[in-house]
Amino acid sequence: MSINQSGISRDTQIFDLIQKEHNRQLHGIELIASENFVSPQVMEAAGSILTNKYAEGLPGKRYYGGCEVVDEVEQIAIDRLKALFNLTWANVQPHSGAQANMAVFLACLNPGDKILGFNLSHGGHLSHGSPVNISGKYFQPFFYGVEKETGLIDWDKVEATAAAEKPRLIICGASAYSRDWDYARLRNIADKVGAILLADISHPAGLIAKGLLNDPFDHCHIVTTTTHKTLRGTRGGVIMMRNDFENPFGITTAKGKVRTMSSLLDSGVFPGTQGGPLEHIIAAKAVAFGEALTDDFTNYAVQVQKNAKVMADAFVNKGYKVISNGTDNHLALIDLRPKGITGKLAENTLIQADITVNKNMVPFDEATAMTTSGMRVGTAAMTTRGLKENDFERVVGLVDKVLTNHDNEAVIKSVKSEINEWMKDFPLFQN
Ligand code: DSN
Repeated sequence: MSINQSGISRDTQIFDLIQKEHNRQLHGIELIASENFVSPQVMEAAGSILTNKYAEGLPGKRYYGGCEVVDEVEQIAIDRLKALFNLTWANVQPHSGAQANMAVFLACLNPGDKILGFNLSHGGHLSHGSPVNISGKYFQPFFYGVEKETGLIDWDKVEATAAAEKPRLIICGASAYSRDWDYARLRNIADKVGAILLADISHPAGLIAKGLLNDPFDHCHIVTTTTHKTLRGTRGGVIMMRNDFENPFGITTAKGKVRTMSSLLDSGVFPGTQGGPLEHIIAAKAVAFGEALTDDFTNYAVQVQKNAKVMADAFVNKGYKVISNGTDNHLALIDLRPKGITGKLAENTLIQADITVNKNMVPFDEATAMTTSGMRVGTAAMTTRGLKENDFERVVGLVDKVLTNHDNEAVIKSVKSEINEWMKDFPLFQN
């Protein structure tokens, strides 16, 4: 495309780096549980001229002219998302999962209100009340965690904490919890204490969309997710409800009518916590939701889950301590203490062999967040690339070889060569 902006030359510095990152993704094994590889058409939409358009407001109700086309784009994104999860309402504008959660907080909470979330150090998320995040600074956070023996959440303990603290909002969902959630039980707890129940399904959204895990939508008042993990879309967030309802806080319109939660949530996004929506990203979300509606994506999600079970079992068979002893979803959290290495050492050593993981706190960790005693691994990205169960057994074998030989440069180098050669069988970014 030629652009009438004379004097602007190609930014080789940045595009060379993008090519370098392309090569990194092409040659290595990507096990970060929150990452995935989007399709060329998702990238095309994300890099499109829609980036030029301001569109504050919602489809049909904008503060700018010229929004006819982006109105259609955004409405398609909303409609596809509604079809994917059987919803009555969705907002596709949040720039990220944390932004989606922030909009929910603004809609449901007053500063200082109590919230109850899953402990970050047990696998929760920063935006669910961590003291270093705005959610923990502006609201009063309480937490539930997992049991030391089982690595599982004890719902009776969640109920006891909720009964003692009476939070206005209960948050379920995690970044590093490999088991399914009892949304019906959580709703029962929320109802008993008069709380709103929010599920953040950022990690397993793609599996939930295909009915492979418990469905939160009939039980949780509000559901948020990122769009780029198992959902395999562009980076971003959304807020969803299967059933809209009148807000229980007595908030009314200027004419005295009780406002619905959907109207409070729309306002929570804009003008509450964001300005103009990123319509190019919304277009990319629409493309990804369209892909997620296909049977191909169903097969993909089924394979993600199968691969994760094989991967977790393979780690257990090699003597690793997998928290909760396995997985229901796409990820596994591994306590490396029995192997005598830290998460930091594992991450730094594996990257030398072109295997990418992230160090992760494990429940009851005594190490710092920058060191950690564990690592988190997931199957979403490499399943997109085409790896099946037997390939994941091989992946675990290679991870183990590197970690067992973390001070042996020659072994690490040989694993790297093996991986680079192997990955040629799984090309990326093909049209
Ligand atoms: N940072 C994301 C993850 O890796 O799980 C969550 O926001």
